[in-house]
Amino acid sequence: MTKPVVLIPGAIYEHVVKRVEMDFELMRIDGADLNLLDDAQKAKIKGIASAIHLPNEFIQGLPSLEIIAHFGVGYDVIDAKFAGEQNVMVCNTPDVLSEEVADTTIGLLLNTLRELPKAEAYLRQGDWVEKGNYRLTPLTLRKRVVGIYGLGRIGLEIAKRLEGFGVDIHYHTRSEKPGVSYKYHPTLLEMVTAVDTLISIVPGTAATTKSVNADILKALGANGVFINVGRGSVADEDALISALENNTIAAAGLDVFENEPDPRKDFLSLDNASLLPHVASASVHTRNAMGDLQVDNLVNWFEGKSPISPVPETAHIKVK
Ligand code: NAP
Ligand code: 8YV
Repeated sequence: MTKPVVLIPGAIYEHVVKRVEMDFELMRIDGADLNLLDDAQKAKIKGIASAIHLPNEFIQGLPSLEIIAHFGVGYDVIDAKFAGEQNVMVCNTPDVLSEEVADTTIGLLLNTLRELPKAEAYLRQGDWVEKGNYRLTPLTLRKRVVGIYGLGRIGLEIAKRLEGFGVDIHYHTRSEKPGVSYKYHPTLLEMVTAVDTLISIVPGTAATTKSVNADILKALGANGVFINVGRGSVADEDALISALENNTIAAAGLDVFENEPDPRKDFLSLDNASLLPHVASASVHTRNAMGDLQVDNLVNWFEGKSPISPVPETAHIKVK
């Protein structure tokens, strides 16, 4: 029996390539660019396994395309509504990364407050012996009130971990979550007025774009700390840089940026920002689980079964 052709456009985690090769006929090109394919190749492609932005014209230009399996829970790089209108299924990789991302979020929060990367650098460069003890950190997690922006799969894991730290927990989402004891706020502004620590773990959508803006940062206050592990697009980076430079807020911990992998240079010179290169899910354990889920979605689909994790915009599409 001939195997379905699955295209991998652009770079992807090697584990995914190996899994696709086992079950499908693999086709690879350097990026999501129709000019890299001839008409015969375009007609053969039934599935895509990707981790990059797929322009709508790319999806539309593949006449036999049935399913896109994305590597990552956030799928803001694909217009899933458009794909659904073309009868193309889109899947993502939820749940399997939630705990890892929540663990990293706590690490980033502590790094930001307690300056742990700077303290380690101090030791490594010989300053401990030369200059004495590292300074007492002005910021601490003690007595903080934390507001989680987005209490979904990952937000809930972050909240669970924060419970162990004995801090007050608030949240903002569009709808109040049943059975949750944390304090709900119907608006982001109301929440940041009530808390001093804002953790953003919402998806990158039109509604969340630049929603952490100058007004929100001002309301967070001079003792305020902003942690972003959701998407870079959620922060208004001009407003954020200015708030950090002028001490409108005290500090920020950022794993995501508007321009990745080349964030604004202003961030690099800010002493009150703790920066990570989008590593919240980046362990071998979790990336393997994400890759397996990505490919298992394709396997299910081409065996005529429902995919495991369709995105809501295409969940209605029936397997062929
Ligand atoms: P999820 O389960 O879908 O949760 C998303 C949460 O955001 C929900 O509670 C949702 O509640 C809320 N939300 C969505 N739009 C909102 C809006 N406009 N205003 C207020 N709240 C809103 O997703 P997840 O699995 O937790 O993942 C969340 C995001 O984390 C991903 O989309 C991705 O961007 C990011 N992420 C980053 C990394 C990293 O490496 N840094 C790793 C994994 C995920 P309502 O629908 O009630 O509003
Ligand atoms: C990945 C992520 O680093 O799942 C997400 O939404 O942001 C991360 O887990 C990214 O998707 C890998 O391409």
